Amino acid sequence: MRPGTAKSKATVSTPLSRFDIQKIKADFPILNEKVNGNRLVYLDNAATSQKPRVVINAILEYYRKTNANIHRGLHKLAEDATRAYEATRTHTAAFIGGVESEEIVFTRGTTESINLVAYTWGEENIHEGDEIVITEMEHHANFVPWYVLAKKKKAVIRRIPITVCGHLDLNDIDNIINPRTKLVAVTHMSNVLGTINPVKELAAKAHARKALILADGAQAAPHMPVNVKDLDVDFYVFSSHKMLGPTGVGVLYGRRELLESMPPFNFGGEMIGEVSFDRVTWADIPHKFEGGTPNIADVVAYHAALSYLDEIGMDNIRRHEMELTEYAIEKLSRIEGIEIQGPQDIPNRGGAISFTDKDLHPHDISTFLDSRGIAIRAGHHCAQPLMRVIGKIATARASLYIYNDEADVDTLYNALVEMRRYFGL
Ligand code: C6P
Repeated sequence: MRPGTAKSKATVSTPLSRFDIQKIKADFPILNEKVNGNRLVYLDNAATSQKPRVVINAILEYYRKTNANIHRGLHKLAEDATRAYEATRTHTAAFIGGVESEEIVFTRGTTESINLVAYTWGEENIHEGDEIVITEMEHHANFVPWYVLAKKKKAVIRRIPITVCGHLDLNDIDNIINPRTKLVAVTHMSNVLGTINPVKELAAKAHARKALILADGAQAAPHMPVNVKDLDVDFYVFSSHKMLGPTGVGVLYGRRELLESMPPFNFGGEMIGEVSFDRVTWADIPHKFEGGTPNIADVVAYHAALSYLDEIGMDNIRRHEMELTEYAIEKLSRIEGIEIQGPQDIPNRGGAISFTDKDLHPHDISTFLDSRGIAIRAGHHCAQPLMRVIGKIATARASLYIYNDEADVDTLYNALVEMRRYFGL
C-alpha cells in the first residue's frame, strides 16, 4: 500500500478570532445559488476557487472606467490601465515575501509559467545526460514539460518517491539530487494528497549541487503564507483563479539574474527594446516575457483578490483550513468503506482531501453528491503517475477554502452516508 491512513494528528487549537465565516460566505454571490434544488456546497476549490464580489466588481469597473491597452498609449485611460496592471505586480511581489516587482512575470496560469521556464531556461541549460528531479506526486503541469524537454535533450528524469503516508521519501535524496542534477521541480502542496512538501530543505539540497529549484505553488499560494526568499527557491509559480482571482492569470516568480539571463518566450509587441530589419533587442524584465497585449482586466481584478486575502490574513486562512481539514478527515474516516488518501498529520497537509470508497467508483460518488448540490472533483486530477503509485485509477476529492465551514463538511458527510445506503452498502 502507498499513501494510506497513518495517524499522527496534531490538534489545531488557536481560536479563529478574526475569521467571520458567515461574513465571508456573504461575499461570494455564487454560494447563494441552488444546484439541483439544493444549497450549493462548493468543495472543488483545488480545481478553481469561487470569486468574491470585490473581484467580480473589479472586472466590471475596469471595463466601465479604465479599459485601454497598457504600456503604449499616452492618454489618461492608458496611463490608468498601466498603473492598475503594474500595481497588481507590485502587490504580487509583496504577497510572496517582498521580492522585486521586476521578478514577477504574468502568464496565463501555472501551466504556462512552467512551460515558460522549460522553453527558455530549460532549452538553454539542459543538455544530454543532465538530470531533472521531480516527485511522484507532480501535477502533469510540472511533469510533462520536463518530460518533453528531457526527451528532446536526451536528459534524464529522476523522481523522489513517496512514503505510505503520502509524504516525500527523502531517504535516498542525496543520491537522487546529485552532481548531474540541473533542476529540482517540486510541488509545494499536492493537489491530490494535500501533502505540503519540504521545499526549503529541497532547495538547500539542490543548491548544494549547483542545481536550481522550481516550486509549483498552485495549491500552496492560495492557502498558506508563502515567502519565496525564505524558501530560497529560484522559480515559484501559481494561478490567480485558485486564489479568488479571475482565470487566465498566472504568476512566474524568478530570481532577477535568472530572468535576465533567459531568452524571451513569446516574440512580438511590447517585449522588444529596439527593432530594425537586421537587429532586435529585448525589453528589460519582466516585459521581455510579456509579449503581446496581456490579460489586462483580469490582472487588474486579481489585485482585488490579493487584497481580499491580505485583509483576512494568510495565517488566519491557513489556521481555518487546518481546523476544517482535521474536522473533515475525522468525519469522513467514520464512514465505513471510505479511505482517505494522503497524510493525516494536519500541520503537513492542506485541505485537498482525496478519498475512495471500496465499493463505488469516484465518478459515481461525484455524480451522487452533485445531485445533492455538492461539488467535488473525481478522476485522476491530472496526476496519472501518482495514481499508478497509489494503485488507484481515480479518487474523489473534496477541497476546502476560506468560505467552507463545518456545516459544509457535515452536508458532505451526511450525503456520503446516504449514498452508501442508497446503493445498498
Ligand atoms: N490543478 C486540480 O483540479 P493551471 O491549470 O495552469 O491553473 O494549474 C495547473 C496546476 C499545476 N499544479 C498543480 C499542483 C495544480 O493543482 C494545478 C491545477 C487543478 O487539481 C486543475 S487540473
